[in-house]
Amino acid sequence: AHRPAVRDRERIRRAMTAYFVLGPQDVEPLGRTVTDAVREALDGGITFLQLRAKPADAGDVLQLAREVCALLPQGEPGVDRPYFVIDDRVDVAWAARREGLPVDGVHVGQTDLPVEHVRALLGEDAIVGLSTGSVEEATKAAQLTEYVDYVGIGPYHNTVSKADAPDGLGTERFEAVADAARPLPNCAIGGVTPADAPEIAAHHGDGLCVISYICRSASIREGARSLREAWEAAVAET
Ligand code: TZP
Ligand code: MG
Repeated sequence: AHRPAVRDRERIRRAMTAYFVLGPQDVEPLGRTVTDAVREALDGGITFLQLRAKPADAGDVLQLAREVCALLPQGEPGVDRPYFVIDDRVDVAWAARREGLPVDGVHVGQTDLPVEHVRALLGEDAIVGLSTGSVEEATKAAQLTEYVDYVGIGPYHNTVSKADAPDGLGTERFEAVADAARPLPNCAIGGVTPADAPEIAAHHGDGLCVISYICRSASIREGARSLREAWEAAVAET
């Protein structure tokens, strides 16, 4: 079957460069709002955005998604604007898309709705991302490329942003997971900062995915910019 341009694997791989995940729980304790953080992060050049509101009611996530969508530039994801996906809530992504909003798809974890069902519900032109943390999970993902468009691999380091997260994989195990997920594009997540860019790029990573690094930067705009620039510099040297 023909793969729509939004799901072009190399376009998605390029968009893994500076992937920003956030929800109210990540910014509100720091005195910021999701919309202000997103506005600044867009300005700083993020290439992928995920709304991850935990815990939250569907209607609240939908309303937040509408507000985020109002900030996105017009045009094609991965070309004119960052990709935009919603964590876990296939129902909310579906509703937002039905409203004509630029929600490109969802990101699901291992215990969320299985990706076959996510794909069936959202259709052939939606982006489906999957979290993986082992060679076994990545090997399975690589057998499901009809349904999955990219994998998040982590935690790379230990993280403070996910309560139930296991210990960090470290570089060698990260590489083994990234290889097992081939041909799927990946991003490294979990305690990642710009300083990790050279190692992740050298160990088969396709990009950097962060919550805290950007949320906790004195300037979200500059945090986003540093993340993107670090990746671009690392790739240029690899
Ligand atoms: N999945 C694996 S680690 C993680 C998630 C959602 C949290 C990443 O946040 P941070 O603050 O960049 O470590
Ligand atoms: Mg989940």
